[in-house]
Amino acid sequence: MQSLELFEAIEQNSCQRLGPATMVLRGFAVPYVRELIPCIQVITAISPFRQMVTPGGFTMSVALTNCGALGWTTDRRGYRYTSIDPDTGKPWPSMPKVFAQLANAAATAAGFDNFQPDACLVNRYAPGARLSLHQDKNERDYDEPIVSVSLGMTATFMFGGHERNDPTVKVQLNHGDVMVWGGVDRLRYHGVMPLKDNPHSLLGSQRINFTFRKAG
Ligand code: MD6
Ligand code: FE
Repeated sequence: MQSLELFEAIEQNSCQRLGPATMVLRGFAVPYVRELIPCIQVITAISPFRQMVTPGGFTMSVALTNCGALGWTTDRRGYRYTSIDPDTGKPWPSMPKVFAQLANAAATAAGFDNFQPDACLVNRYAPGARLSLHQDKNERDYDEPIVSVSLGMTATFMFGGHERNDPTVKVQLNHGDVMVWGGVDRLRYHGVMPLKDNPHSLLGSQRINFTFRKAG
């Protein structure tokens, strides 16, 4: 192995602590990717990606859908979880077993046992799409962690503090990386910088993110 390859191989399986209860598990989802990608087609055939409107009246640049018993939505009336997709009038597609297995394994690796998500938000970023700083606070139980899986193009994630104006650290999230956070970090502000167009070999000019939660 060349030294650069060796470095990448180590990098694939490293983990990085971003906070007292926040870990980035580098490459943790790589062994699951072949099974995950076809699931995206299955989910979006039932509940297509759509650009939702925030309570403030802005159309999000990120396109969203969900799978699992509950799905996160936003419109002019606010943010909430629903069991029915408001666009189709039907339940969200069920969560593929491999999704729940990956989320549970990643949570365990990061020190959160018994994570059983009931919601998986699926985000699609085209070049230029971004997510402004926000807190995740529509879930019932803040003791449960969040597991976030990145696929496709690399994004720059911003990780802040408990106040909107706290300084942020930037971290690159690559194809296959899984971020797990919870505990004292659960309500920290975070966001995603505008996505740069460096096409990915499997997914092309997009980034897909799965965010697993126990919402209900
Ligand atoms: C994203 N993620 O990575 C957006 N929220 O595309 C999130 O907003 C997020 O990655 C809470 C926990 C982890 C996350
Ligand atoms: Fe978030």
